[in-house]
Amino acid sequence: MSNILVRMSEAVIEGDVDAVVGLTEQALNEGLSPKDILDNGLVSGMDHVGIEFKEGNMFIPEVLLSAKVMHASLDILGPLFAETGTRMVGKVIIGTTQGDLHDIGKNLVGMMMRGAGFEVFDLGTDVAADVFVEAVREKTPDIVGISALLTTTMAGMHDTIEALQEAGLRDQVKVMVGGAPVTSGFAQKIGADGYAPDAPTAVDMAKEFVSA
Ligand code: B1M
Repeated sequence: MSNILVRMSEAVIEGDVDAVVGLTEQALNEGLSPKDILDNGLVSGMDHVGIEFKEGNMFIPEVLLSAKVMHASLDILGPLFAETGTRMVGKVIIGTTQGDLHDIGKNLVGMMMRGAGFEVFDLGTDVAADVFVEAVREKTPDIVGISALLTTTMAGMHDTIEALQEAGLRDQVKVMVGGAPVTSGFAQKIGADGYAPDAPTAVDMAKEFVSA
């Protein structure tokens, strides 16, 4: 792998926003494609962060900083993807259920998905079922990701799946759920396609969904 991609990967791991901006510009000047930079520089760094986070060697503030580094580079690469017609990995809509204002975990999942090359539309917190449905109609995503941190708001996941069903859109998307009180048993019970206990697993699952 080229030296500059290794340095980009290190910038993601070290949370070095200033370095990554210069490295992204340098990589483009050297003729590397946005896709190569994304896959072999940024994503390879974020994969490492995901593993370290899963193993308890990195913590949330560090992961958020790595995500910020990815965003800084993606701000430069994003328009180039559009210009060159390079397909992003897939499209994801994500939000926290109605009545729930917790967004740290959801943001982490969204950021890591962006880092993995997904186009992510974040609907924010306190998202009602019909707002998810409208967003699916408008954005035609591959995946709908729903987060909940309160036992009282987990029901919103079921409501959203039911609303998608009623709108005739359920078969067009994969639904992934997560958040501290959510379990794989609950996900199965409400008819979700998948449950991820953490952000790196959510990214792996999303990749599987779009490659299936
Ligand atoms: Co609140 N809160 N909170 N809170 N809060 C919890 C969740 C709670 C467990 C604390 C406790 O009592 N021990 C408890 C819930 C109890 C329950 O229902 N089981 C609780 C409560 C009760 C409340 C209030 C009701 C308190 C009150 O007002 N009386 C209130 C509710 C407000 C509301 O939402 N309507 C409230 C408010 C808040 C703050 C606003 C102060 C703040 C939120 C700030 C914010 O998010 N912007 C807050 C916080 C910070 C917490 C704790 C301390 C931390 C949550 C967090 O961000 N964790 C939390 C206690 C705890 O968990 N230790 C607590 C870090 C985050 C990275 O983890 O979100 O689990 P998490 O995300 C993980 C995974 O779950 C997964 O990946 C992430 C990263 O690996 N994941 C997904 C998450 N979403 C996913 C989606 C996926 C896949 C994976 O696919 C789509």
